[in-house]
Amino acid sequence: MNKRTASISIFLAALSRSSTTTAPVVVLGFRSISTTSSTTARNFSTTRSTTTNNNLGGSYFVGNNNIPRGGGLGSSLSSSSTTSLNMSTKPTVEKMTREEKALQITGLPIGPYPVGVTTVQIDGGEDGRKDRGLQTEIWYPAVADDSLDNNKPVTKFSDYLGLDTALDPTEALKIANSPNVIGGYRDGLTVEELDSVEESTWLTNAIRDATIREIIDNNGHKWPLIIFSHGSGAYRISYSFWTEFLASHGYIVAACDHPGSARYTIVNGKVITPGGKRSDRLQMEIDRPLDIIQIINGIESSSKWNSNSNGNDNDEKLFKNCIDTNNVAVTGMSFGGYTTAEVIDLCDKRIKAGIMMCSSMSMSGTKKLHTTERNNKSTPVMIMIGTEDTVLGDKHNNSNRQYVNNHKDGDSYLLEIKRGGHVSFTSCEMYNTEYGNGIATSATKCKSLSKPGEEYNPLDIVKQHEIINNYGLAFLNKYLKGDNGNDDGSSEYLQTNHYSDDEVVYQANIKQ
Ligand SMILES: *[C@@H]1O[C@H](CO)[C@@H](O)[C@H](O)[C@H]1NC(C)=O
Ligand SMILES: *[C@@H]1O[C@H](CO)[C@@H](O)[C@H](O)[C@H]1NC(C)=O
Ligand SMILES: *[C@@H]1O[C@H](CO)[C@@H](O)[C@H](O)[C@H]1NC(C)=O
Ligand SMILES: CC(=O)N[C@H]1CO[C@H](CO)[C@@H](O)[C@@H]1O
Repeated sequence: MNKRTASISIFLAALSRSSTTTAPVVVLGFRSISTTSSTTARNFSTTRSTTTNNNLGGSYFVGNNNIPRGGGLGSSLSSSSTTSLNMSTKPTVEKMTREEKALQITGLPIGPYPVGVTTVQIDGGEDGRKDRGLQTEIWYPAVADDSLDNNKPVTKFSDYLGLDTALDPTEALKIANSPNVIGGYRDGLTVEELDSVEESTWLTNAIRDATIREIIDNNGHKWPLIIFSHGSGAYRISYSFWTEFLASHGYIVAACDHPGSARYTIVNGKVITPGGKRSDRLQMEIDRPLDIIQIINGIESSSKWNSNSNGNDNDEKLFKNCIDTNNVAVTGMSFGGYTTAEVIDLCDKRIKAGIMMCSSMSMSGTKKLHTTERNNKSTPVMIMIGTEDTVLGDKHNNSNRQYVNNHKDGDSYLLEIKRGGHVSFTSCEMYNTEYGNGIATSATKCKSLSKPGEEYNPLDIVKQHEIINNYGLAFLNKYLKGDNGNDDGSSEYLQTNHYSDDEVVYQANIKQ
């Protein structure tokens, strides 16, 4: 463990692929640097391993019994009991076990794999997007010897910011702490608080730059890829209840910031906050779907990298041969739900499924994605909404239903959390337990949509995350891992509502 300073060189390597001129360039930042704490910089060439010397198995599909579906059958939901810890008496983050954290985040145990996480910048290629750099978080299944059980430190909040890639890390941290960025989640909230082992409410089990776990089965499987798109003015890591959870179940999950649409991101060493032309709504509608394609292309080229192609001993090896970029799902929240719908409409053959959370698809000025006018009515989709979502309002939440009803040629699902709102589909309770719009411990913070003028008491956010993750995981397992009759019970799970009808509306339109 070294005490590190922030005066570290900015980029270790900028690797361009000469074999394919259109392939995006992945710029690798030197991560795991913080101005205040001790960290270990990892050396992938020494830690990379394909070991089997652990008891977690490496199968693509763990069996039925290994997928915990949570306890959510009916009646327990109708009580007002909460599974959230009392923040004033809960143990400090440092003292919580991995399982305690997982339960506190999603109400579900962590999946069979420890989770690694890394930050890269994926740039556009020769497709007119050369200037579009995307700071991207990638969560992935890691080998057990890099897990928490071996006392590897979990990722601190500031590590996600990628401050070490900033030209001026001190200034970048100052901007991150401003009232529009991290301070915008709760008055007075700072990065330092989220980093503090005594005070932090930020929960994660992800290990920075842990060694990726390769699949050890005989069927030639690689991990399927999931791309996540954040909401407007949001931030790529504020959805870790979903992104980290999916990685623990055997997926590579990549989430970029959309520059101009994200509240904060760092590209080529410079902090970008909203403003200017790239933040015009119409421009964001154009940029965001292309960002998603850029990420898929970027990961596709990196997963084909050969460890001996050049002298760099970095992330090019991390994902080598581990990702199936022909088996991709797209998912996103709010404007990210619009983005997901638009990407599905591009009919990219690599994309096999989509999950849209409180999607703003009908707020778009350019397309009517929720109507029958869209191109693609066949890619399997799951639509999730909070009934009380006052950001979408009646008109736009209803268009999410229309999308499902108009999806004539493929499987579609609707999941609606009755006492949920717009922010139900985020991890914002980790910033602020009284965030509002679906996250609150009392009614006073949540305005009702179904009863205008009134307030509602949202379902405990941990329970909401459990519901979202149970259905979301089953859906992804069915459509991304369900090949060759491979089934872990997800198909059956998807057929019915497993929660009280008082709390959850669920509709499955399965075509075959
Ligand atoms: C990483 O490990 C390899 C193999 O042991 C070694 O040759 C190389 O110098 C190390 N690189 C760094 C940056 O420590
Ligand atoms: C949390 O714990 C504190 C201290 O014991 C107590 O005063 C408070 O009422 C508790 N809050 C809830 C919501 O239970
Ligand atoms: C919809 O997109 C999928 C890829 O996600 C593609 O296989 C399918 O052909 C598309 N549907 C239409 C009607 O083009
Ligand atoms: C998901 C959804 O449609 N939720 C509410 C949105 O508004 C309609 C009325 O237009 C309500 O019936 C829905 O419950």
